[in-house]
Amino acid sequence: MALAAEPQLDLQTLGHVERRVLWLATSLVHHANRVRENRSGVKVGGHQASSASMVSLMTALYFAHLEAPDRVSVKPHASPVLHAINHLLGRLDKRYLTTLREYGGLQSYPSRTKDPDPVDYSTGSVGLGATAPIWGALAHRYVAGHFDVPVGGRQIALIGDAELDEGACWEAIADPMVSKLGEVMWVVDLNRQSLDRVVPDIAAGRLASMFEAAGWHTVMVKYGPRLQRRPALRARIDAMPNEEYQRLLRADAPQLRERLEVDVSDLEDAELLATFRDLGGHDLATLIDGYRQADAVRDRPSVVFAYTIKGWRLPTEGHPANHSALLTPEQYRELAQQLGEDADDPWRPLEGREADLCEVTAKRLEREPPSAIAPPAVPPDLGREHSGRESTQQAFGRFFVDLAREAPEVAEHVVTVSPDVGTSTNLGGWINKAGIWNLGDRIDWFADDTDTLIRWRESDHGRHIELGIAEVNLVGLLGELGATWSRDGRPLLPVGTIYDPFVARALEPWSFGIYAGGQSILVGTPSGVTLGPEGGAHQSVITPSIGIEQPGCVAYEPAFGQDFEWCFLHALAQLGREGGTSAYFRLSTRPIDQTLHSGTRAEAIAGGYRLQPDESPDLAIAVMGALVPEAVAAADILRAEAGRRIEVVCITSADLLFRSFQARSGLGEGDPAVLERLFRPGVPIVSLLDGHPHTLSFLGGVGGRGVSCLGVRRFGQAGDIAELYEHHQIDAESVVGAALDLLG
Ligand SMILES: Cc1ncc(C[n+]2csc(CCOP(=O)(O)OP(=O)(O)O)c2C)c(N)n1
Ligand SMILES: [Mg+2]
Repeated sequence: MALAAEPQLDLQTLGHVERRVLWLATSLVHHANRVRENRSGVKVGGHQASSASMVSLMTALYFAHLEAPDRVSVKPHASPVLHAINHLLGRLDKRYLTTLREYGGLQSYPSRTKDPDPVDYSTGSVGLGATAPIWGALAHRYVAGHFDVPVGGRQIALIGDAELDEGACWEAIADPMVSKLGEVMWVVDLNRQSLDRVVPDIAAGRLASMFEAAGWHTVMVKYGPRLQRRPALRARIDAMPNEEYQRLLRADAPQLRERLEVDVSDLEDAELLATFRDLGGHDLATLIDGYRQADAVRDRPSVVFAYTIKGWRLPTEGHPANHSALLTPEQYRELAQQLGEDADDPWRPLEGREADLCEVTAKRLEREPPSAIAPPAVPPDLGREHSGRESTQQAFGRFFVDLAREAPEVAEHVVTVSPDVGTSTNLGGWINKAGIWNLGDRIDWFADDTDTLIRWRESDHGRHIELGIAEVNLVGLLGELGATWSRDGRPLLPVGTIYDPFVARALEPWSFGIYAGGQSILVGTPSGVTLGPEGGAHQSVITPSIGIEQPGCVAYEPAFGQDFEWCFLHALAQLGREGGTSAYFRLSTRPIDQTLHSGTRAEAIAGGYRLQPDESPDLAIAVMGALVPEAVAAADILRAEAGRRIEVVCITSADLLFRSFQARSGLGEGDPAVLERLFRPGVPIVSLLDGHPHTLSFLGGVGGRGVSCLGVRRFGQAGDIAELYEHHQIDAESVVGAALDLLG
């Protein structure tokens, strides 16, 4: 191997560091489970075998390949390896090595926001860590194309082989933009094992051809030098199923000789065992060579398939049930002996050439934190008259055009993303104005076609990013666009649009992006059964609850264009900063008479207002979103026909009202006064929304005289709005009936 001859790369020293990384990663988990006091009796856990599998990959990467601007996403259950390396590089104090999975200590899975040491990408939900560097690469290119920021850096994902079962991976790989990202490298830890089992038919060849079909460059790091020299044994291993190889990893030398049926008589026992497990993913020189092969191809992403052994060098090596297996204290001592370490002093520092290598590497990887530029000030108002009949989706469409005119600096920071629903979610006007962003110039074949709604003008300056119909990609990208303030020092204001029922599909990766520190606005539109003829497949029911329950996000469902404008501006002003907040807007295509509107901006952004106040009401109708006309009609009937005094309360955010509700009991950080301004004590409430009625059921604890919760509980179906409202009992008649029942 040519590399071994390179004077600057001392493979022996690197091997010693690799051994120390294995020792530290194993010790981190051992200490958390077997040494630290466990007060609750609940298993602490940690993944020694999954970590061991990646020790060589990561040692080679960090100590012999990585450069300062590069970003790395580490397979969640290899976090001990990352912390071990960070410690060796002087980025993590020794005192943290005993705190894995402890309150305030090292997190179970790499966390950008919660770990004390540098972590480029949060991981934990398999598949999402794999794709994060892809979205990170796109976000970085976007920022670099629009603002003056330091440019460059490779984007690397170290992933488990079973992680490739996740649809998120293939959804990302298939996007045409992704195949141009030469800075992306995935390294697959190919240990043929997942959590439960030895994966019977994981075949790198098949996977590689799938990557190649999508335009990726593939590199195989299959065998180390010992096996490279023995074609017959290699052929035998190539031909055996995964299960047999895994089984033979646990055979002793005589068993192995017998089962192999290949002439290995010239090999001593120890040499035979070492040769049989000589996979490329544990040979530092072969790995470094693989990384360099990946680097040599710059015009497309690369994937390196590195063959490894789960539990490498541990007593659990290759065992099908090793995923969460922990070394016993005896096994730990034996390991110490085998690695030349001290079980009673596991954290002692490296010395000599190994220490020098760590120091040189730390210097090479030193990265200045970006100087953060604050996001632009967002105005409270755009000055539009919301008159006539307007839906919130229309207001959304107009919003960006107004924003570009009234607050151009803010608009310059907005980036919209849509998974093939840009036009149907009403982004057309903005797209025409701002242009489509692409990695490079492409010819617009439709420029002279007067039939097309959108002038599909692509450039590297545009501010809309159009993805394929891939909701998981949408939110993956939103999360990274929302994190540029912390990575590149430049905030973006990312807004994604999606049909509301598909919010549920995008939810977990969107939530993970928020958890990881990215802030964005997700617009679910259109929503609810108000979609009418579109039918049940597109009518969302549970999303208002999602809005209340999602941490790090405020959910709004305004009824009027003016409220939408105020709330959306307010939400934009919370993005792109330390401690910022994401938002979710649930919008509708139902045109609503804007003359009904009455609240102030302060009330709208706080959660709601008295749309039709009454100083001494018999009952309040609390309505959210598109059903305001039904609430108003019901109030009119109750006043005219039953002689009742009715107050109508318009809710812009059930989420903020619930926060206010909690704050009344001293829980959380909401404003207790919000509910007091909306609801009077001793007044029964009928709540109404086009979504699940449980969303507003907490209002039962507000008036003190009972609540009747109207909303949608069943799957929808096609129909006219009036028919569907009656069917789901959210029409004015149903409100009247519920009110009269409550009033006795
Ligand atoms: C979305 C998601 N599903 C399931 C899990 C639970 N889980 C954690 S690791 C793992 C197996 C991963 O296998 P592989 O990627 O091959 O990694 P290895 O442990 O072999 O290194 C599973 C199923 C998870 N963390 N995230
Ligand atoms: Mg695996």
